[in-house]
Amino acid sequence: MFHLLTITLALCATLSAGAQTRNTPMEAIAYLTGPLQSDNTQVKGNVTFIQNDCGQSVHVRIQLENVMEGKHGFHIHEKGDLSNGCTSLGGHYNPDKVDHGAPHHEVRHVGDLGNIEVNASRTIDITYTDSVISLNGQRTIIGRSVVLHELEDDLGLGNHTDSKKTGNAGGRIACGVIGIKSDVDEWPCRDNGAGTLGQSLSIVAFVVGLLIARGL
Ligand SMILES: *[C@@H]1O[C@H](CO)[C@@H](O)[C@H](O)[C@H]1NC(C)=O
Ligand SMILES: *[C@@H]1O[C@H](CO)[C@@H](O)[C@H](O)[C@H]1NC(C)=O
Ligand SMILES: *[C@@H]1O[C@H](CO)[C@@H](O)[C@H](O)[C@H]1NC(C)=O
Ligand SMILES: [Cu+2]
Ligand SMILES: [Zn+2]
Repeated sequence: MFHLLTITLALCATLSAGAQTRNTPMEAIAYLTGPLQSDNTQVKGNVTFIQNDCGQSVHVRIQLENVMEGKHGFHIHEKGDLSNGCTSLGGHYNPDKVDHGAPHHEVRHVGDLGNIEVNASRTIDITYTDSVISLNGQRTIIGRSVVLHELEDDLGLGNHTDSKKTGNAGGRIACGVIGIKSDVDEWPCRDNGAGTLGQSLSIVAFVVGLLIARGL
């Protein structure tokens, strides 16, 4: 009887280890550059993404210089193809095929990160958190891109025909491909529900084990 119980407990431990959370943050980075602007400068800088655990929200830090003062649409685009500069990066990353929106809207593209507002210093250094993008799983943004636009994103609320598609944010003034920064071996996240399945299995195994142990 005790043997069975021990085996069951060992099985549970193994299964829950598989579903366990990790504790090294996942980190990704994109280096941004863009075409020459009217004043002969180029936007440059970087965007870092940190996700502390599987399924958690992502901390985004944006550090840019030479950006024109004002609001600029800021999105994750679907491709990482720079063959034709920022123009070959495709549209907003939108795996759910829904309308364009604001970061806090229920309906939005995964890639809709809204606007950044740049002051007269023409530099920006801001950090915020988004709970829709992810650095792992089927809908990872790794290998996709960051695009900064010339104009303000109307967040899907304007009356331009492109409002619900792109936010009518104008041209692409800077972009970069999102690459892995931390150790790849440290990213064993599973897709949605796999962790929960592992946990449920270990609970079932535990209960069955207890019943068997009592019955003997
Ligand atoms: C990102 O850009 C900022 C501002 O240009 C710079 O200070 C910082 O070192 C850059 N970070 C990395 C990891 O390159
Ligand atoms: C302008 O933005 C920069 C970068 O985000 C910031 O360090 C600076 O304090 C801002 N200046 C003003 C006047 O708010
Ligand atoms: C919407 O369109 C009308 C008429 O074309 C225009 O007067 C109005 O300013 C527009 N509103 C916005 C938010 O763009
Ligand atoms: Cu965009
Ligand atoms: Zn969008």
